[in-house]
Amino acid sequence: MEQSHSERRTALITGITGQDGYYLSQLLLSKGYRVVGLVPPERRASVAKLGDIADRVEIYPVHLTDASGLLAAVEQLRPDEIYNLAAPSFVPSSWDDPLGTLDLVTGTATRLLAAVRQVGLKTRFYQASSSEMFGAVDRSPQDENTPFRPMNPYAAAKVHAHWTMVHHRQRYSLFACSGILYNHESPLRPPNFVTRKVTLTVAAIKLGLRDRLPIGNLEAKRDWGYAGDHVEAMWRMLQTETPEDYVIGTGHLHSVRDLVATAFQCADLDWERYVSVDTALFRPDEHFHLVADPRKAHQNLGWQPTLTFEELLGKMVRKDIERLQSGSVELPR
Ligand code: NAP
Ligand code: G4F
Repeated sequence: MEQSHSERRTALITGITGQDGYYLSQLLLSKGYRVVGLVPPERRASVAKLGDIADRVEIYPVHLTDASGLLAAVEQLRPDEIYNLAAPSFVPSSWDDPLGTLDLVTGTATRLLAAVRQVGLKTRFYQASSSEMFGAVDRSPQDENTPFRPMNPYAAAKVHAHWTMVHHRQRYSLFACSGILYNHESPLRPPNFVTRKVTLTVAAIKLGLRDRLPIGNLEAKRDWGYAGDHVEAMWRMLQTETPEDYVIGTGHLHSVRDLVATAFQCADLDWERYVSVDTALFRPDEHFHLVADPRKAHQNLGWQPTLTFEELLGKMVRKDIERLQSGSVELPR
């Protein structure tokens, strides 16, 4: 039986049309939440990306730069939980628009936290922080006490948003938490990110639609997990007694070389026949090893990843083969 609005917990999500927005909405719907996405009117078309759950979530049109619009949304919807996920999340793009990145990432967090404080509800707030905030690390793995040394405008904006959230928690006793998440992937990852670029190209090679994969630095390393697991950690953070920040990652470091080799292996292909290194795709300062020490999340949240690196890539490769066969995805040029 459907619960009425007054019985159901309400969650507001910014960035609902992104990868994590999908998996988080799916999780919250399965738990009986009323799920509302705060979506700028000009991005309405992105709601189609929610596919099978698009008609089970509500969309509230509002610009994330509009403080009074966000205040009105919080006043009207009276959320139990807010998940602030919106961001231009492709790191290299933040160099093209550092101020726009800052305004969206830091500004949205600041405006939403101010709205929660002004409305005076007991709303619980989740901030989507990133392992990129650790940047030029002097220790690996990183935990909740590792200092932030951001190395790009995206990471700097995330640090600012993180501290804004901490200040609101300390000064106004808001229930606000930051999940410092390492890379997490899925078949919904856009193809400009390296995992999906690789799995989509592997699928295309397998089907004879491509014959090469140009790639950047094979020695770059990341802690890659599954988006479905990481959104579970977001939700668990907001169900605790006390608001605290958590590092969320698998604790395993893999190189892009491992990623490529594993993805090709999933399609029974030998990667060395197809991969060519393109130095134009290299990023500066890629020798830092961002890998999580997720013990606090294991202990306090009972959180554990459910998919291994190999299982995650297998899932992505299979889905991309299926999509290319059915014509439901276009290959990027
Ligand atoms: P994503 O797939 O890139 O989704 C980003 C979301 O933000 C989309 O809904 C997008 O809308 C929205 N957005 C982008 N620019 C916007 C703007 N100017 N105004 C309003 N909305 C805008 O990102 P994700 O992978 O789901 O990540 C979710 C959050 O976690 C992001 O804040 C990201 O920085 C952070 N994070 C991600 C990872 C990861 O590995 N995935 C790791 C650490 C932290 P459209 O759909 O219309 O483009
Ligand atoms: O997939 P990526 O572009 O993700 P990146 O930059 O690590 O950022 C993602 O994870 C962050 C969490 O740590 C999030 F905050 C952020 O929003 C985003 O979700 O690149 C991963 C690695 C990098 O080392 C990159 O240099 O892959 C390397 N790489 C090598 N060749 C490549 C390529 N990356 C891309 N995108 N394309 C390549 O051809």
